[in-house]
Amino acid sequence: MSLRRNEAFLISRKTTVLIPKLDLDYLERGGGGTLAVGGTPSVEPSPDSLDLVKVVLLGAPAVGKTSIIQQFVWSDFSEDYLPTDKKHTFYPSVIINEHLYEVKITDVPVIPYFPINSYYEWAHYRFYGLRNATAYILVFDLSNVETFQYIRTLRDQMVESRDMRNVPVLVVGNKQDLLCSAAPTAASGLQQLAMAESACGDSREKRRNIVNLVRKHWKCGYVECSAKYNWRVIAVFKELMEMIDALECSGGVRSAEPPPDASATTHENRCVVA
Ligand SMILES: Nc1nc2c(ncn2[C@@H]2O[C@H](COP(=O)(O)OP(=O)(O)OP(=O)(O)O)[C@@H](O)[C@H]2O)c(=O)[nH]1
Ligand SMILES: [Mg+2]
Repeated sequence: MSLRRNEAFLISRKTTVLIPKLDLDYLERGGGGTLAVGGTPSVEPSPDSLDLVKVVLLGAPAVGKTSIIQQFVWSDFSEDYLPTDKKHTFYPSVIINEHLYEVKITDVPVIPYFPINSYYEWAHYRFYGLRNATAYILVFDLSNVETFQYIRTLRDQMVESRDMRNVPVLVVGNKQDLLCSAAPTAASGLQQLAMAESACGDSREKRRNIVNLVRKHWKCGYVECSAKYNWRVIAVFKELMEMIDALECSGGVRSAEPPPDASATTHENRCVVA
């Protein structure tokens, strides 16, 4: 199914259905922004004062953060690597469990650390909205599990410096299509095959440990996807929205403690029964 920008995504428990002509983000953009197809998107900024679910994607360089967003919002993927050099925001509307959400997805350049207070946020990451996000998607590259270390460190810094009790965090392993794809065929030699299998075994073991850590110890969601082939990209956002919706409907997000820093704004999100 082709999902396009300016349309709302209905993510129900069983299926994903496109609702045509429900263009909520058109108004928010003040009449529509321009698109740069295939490259870094050019999207008009939208006022932060609106009641939005604010989602920030973070992760090491080149793990596929921008690709995941572009695949979800525009059904587009580019093989070219253009490192994100400034903040970009995307405004899809999502319906989950019959609740309508206006979502602000923020894609930022790689950050060397999570700002421990509002001063650091103001000084180094002004307007990124890192400390008052409703939820985070932490992305790593499944074909390069070392990239998980980056999000492990980042998450430690978040937990130490922000009340994360009602802040959903979803860990995403991207580039699933590259998993063990370098394995040679039997024709290329038994020794080579054995080495490839052992490398795959190692990486499988590391992945198992990661899933275990994320699900059991961090108590976070975990999804594997491929932005390139659009495998489970919708599942990424469905899982996250389920977490947000569960909190919303239990009053969790609304009753979340405000961030400890004075300048961070509290915000209410609205559930609209569609
Ligand atoms: N094979 C494969 N390549 C991918 C996938 N997702 C992204 N890529 C490629 O990986 C490279 C980096 O993708 P980006 O989306 O720019 O990564 P990023 O995390 O936004 O990178 P920064 O902006 O530098 O932090 C690009 O060449 C993409 O084409 C995937 O699922 N599979
Ligand atoms: Mg990027």
